[in-house]
Amino acid sequence: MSKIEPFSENIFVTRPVFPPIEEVTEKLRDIWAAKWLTNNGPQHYMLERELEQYLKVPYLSLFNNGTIALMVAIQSLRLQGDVITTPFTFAATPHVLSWNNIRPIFCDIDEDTMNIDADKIESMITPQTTAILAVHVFGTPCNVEKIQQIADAYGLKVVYDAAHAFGVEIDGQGIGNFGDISMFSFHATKVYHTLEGGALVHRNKNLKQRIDLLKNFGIKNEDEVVMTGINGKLDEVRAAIGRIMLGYVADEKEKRRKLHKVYNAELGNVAGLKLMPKCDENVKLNYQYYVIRVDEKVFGKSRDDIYDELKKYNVHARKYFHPLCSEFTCYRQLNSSRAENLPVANVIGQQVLSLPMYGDLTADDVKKICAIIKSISK
Ligand code: T4K
Repeated sequence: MSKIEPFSENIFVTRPVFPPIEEVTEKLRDIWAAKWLTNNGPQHYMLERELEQYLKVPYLSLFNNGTIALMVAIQSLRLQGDVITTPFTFAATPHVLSWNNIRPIFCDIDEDTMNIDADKIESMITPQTTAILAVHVFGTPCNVEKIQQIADAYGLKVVYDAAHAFGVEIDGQGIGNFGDISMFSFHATKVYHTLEGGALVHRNKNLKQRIDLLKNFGIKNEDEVVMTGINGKLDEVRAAIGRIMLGYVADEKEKRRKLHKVYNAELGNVAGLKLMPKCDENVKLNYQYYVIRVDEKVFGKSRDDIYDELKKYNVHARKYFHPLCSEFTCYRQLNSSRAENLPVANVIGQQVLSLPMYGDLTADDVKKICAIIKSISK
């Protein structure tokens, strides 16, 4: 086999989509002419309506990022006590619970989807439990039916962290239609972004009113402040960028879909590598991430060996989500964090590696990344 040369430029786990700068300047001119920069301006209003359509949801509220959005979701449902969640997620997920004085209770994850294991939730419910906060990890939908059944049986709320799941659908229904509230992140590293940003979606008009008050300090009008709100507002420039980006998300998803296929073809037969979970035909994915799991005994090298080897070639993969949230200093003293309670998550946390995934990568780049990985297998 010929020698593999390092990439001449750094290849990161992802790269943001950049719309043509001319389109941005044109929109900036509109904003300058309107003399309106934030606080429910016209760009903000139009983006909310456009995203409701795109995501096929009745109500959407924009936010300045996904984390503040999730904070407000928890507040809007008046959750307290304990909330059952997953340890296999970004730090933001349990942190919003703690910031709301709620104790996260970590439930183990499903071996295949890496989402919260719906079959293990019920045994963790106590009188203190008020909700389930599940994450559609890497854009793969949770077992939404089972989670709702459990929630209905025990009178719990369901909040979805759909940070990775922009545009994902089940049976033609937007993923935001499940549970009481879903949060989307529009961070620069997402398949659709507003630089920073996020949204809450829900099916209840009263809830939209409450959420919109909460994200604007609880200010109802010039004479009344009716609840303890926060500043969660998205400004006009980022809302305008979001409107432009809606024109580019289909193209980005299609490019990524093709790259997923290349990864699957190149790595599918490598012993010791497990690829992205296969979803049912009725699920429309968004190809946000490409994640492998490395079984060291079979592959001959560990996840960390692959990570280090890729670095030598200027490829910067990421160990999403390692460490597990249950291993953070702020959570590891919890009973639910004990490794024996989270056997699957603890194995997957050691095996998982996110490989570069973004539309500007070429099929040849992906083939080369796969060749580097294969070059160190036993
Ligand atoms: N829930 C879940 C499940 C989440 O995954 C997240 C965020 C949230 C909640 C919270 O949503 P937000 O409040 O963020 O809206 C990144 C993102 O910052 C974060 O949004 C995301 N999840 C998380 C999974 O990934 P880092 O710390 O890994 O980002 P960073 O700066 O290392 O960026 C990753 C790579 O992307 C870099 O190596 C290079 C590239 N990059 C990044 C930026 C920002 C660029 O090429 N250009 C850029 O501008 O967290």
